[in-house]
Amino acid sequence: MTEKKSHKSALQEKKGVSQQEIINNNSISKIKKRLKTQPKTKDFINGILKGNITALSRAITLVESKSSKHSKQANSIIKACLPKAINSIRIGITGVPGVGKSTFIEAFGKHLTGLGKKVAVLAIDPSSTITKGSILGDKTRMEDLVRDSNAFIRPSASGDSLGGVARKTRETIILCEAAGFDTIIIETVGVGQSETAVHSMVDFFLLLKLAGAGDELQGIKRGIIEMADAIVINKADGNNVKSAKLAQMEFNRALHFYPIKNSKWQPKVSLCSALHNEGISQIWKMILEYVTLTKENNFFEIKRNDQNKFWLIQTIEGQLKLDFFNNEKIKKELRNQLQLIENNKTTPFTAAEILLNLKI
Ligand SMILES: Nc1nc2c(ncn2[C@@H]2O[C@H](COP(=O)(O)OP(=O)(O)OP(=O)(O)O)[C@@H](O)[C@H]2O)c(=O)[nH]1
Ligand SMILES: [Mg+2]
Repeated sequence: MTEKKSHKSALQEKKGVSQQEIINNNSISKIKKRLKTQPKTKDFINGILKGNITALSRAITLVESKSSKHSKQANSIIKACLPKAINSIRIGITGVPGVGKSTFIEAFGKHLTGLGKKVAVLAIDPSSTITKGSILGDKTRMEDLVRDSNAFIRPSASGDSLGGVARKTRETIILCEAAGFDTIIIETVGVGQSETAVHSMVDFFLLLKLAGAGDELQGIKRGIIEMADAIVINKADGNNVKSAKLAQMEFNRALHFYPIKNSKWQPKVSLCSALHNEGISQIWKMILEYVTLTKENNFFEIKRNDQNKFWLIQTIEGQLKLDFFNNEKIKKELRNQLQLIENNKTTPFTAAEILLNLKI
């Protein structure tokens, strides 16, 4: 009997080669090593001062980190960067969802980089604690700006309290300025308290609005109008032009009833179409007028000084709170006191007193 040649069988299995590992262990150990070898503080500083975007991004990640080791390193970087931070103009932009903030920032940012400016766009997102997302998640609306080498777009830190996000944004501003960004745009969605946080860290505050039918001032918080250095009515194109002009008149009239600002700047109302790139250069001119006026009358300096004082207190408050709640003794006693409250064995005030009197 002749031996059957096995390869002729349709059922024959070829020996084959061993399956290539999907994940290359070599690469993994390389990546792990790279992650472990965090650049030294001085490398971060040198990188940032040279305008290196990778160094800047990684330093911002340190600023946003919850680890105390990281925040220590972040603090050293910020301290070294602070004296090197260039003179920038910080602009806050707010408006309800859908008003066109992203579209506006894309058009405005491109206009500025076209003028040779370096633009950083940061965001304060009050909803990020819930969605863990970011209002700059829709980077698609800023496609051109994202690709522009003179622009830097950073979504907001998420999963933190507004106070925490605001502090990190402020520190990020300093890093961006040290990296050579001369125009800082801070975006926030016009809900909640985030406008106040943004207002407390910018030189110029711009409110984006849409022209509606009828009473323009309805549904707009008085506080925001008081904060605004400009109201820009967006989407002033096509059939909207007429109602946008009416809204402009109405806002202008209303603004005259507000007391004169300490800056001596009379807030302006202008129209634009972010989508069609109309009215954008006028808005930049207006901001420059503001800067000239407030630098002449010293308000620019005074405001920045006041903001720094405010942030000193905020930072202390934030740190005290963090130290308190992260303390092991407090954590243990807090659990105990919470249990007592649940069982109606104590009052919140007595419990607070006990906790606050604990030596930590
Ligand atoms: N006609 C017209 N449409 C615009 C204009 N600006 C923005 N839009 C449109 O309005 C919609 C919302 O624009 P976005 O730029 O995403 O608005 P946003 O304020 O960033 O919205 P959120 O990120 O949700 O807060 C998009 O469909 C834009 O194309 C404009 O000037 N004219
Ligand atoms: Mg947006």
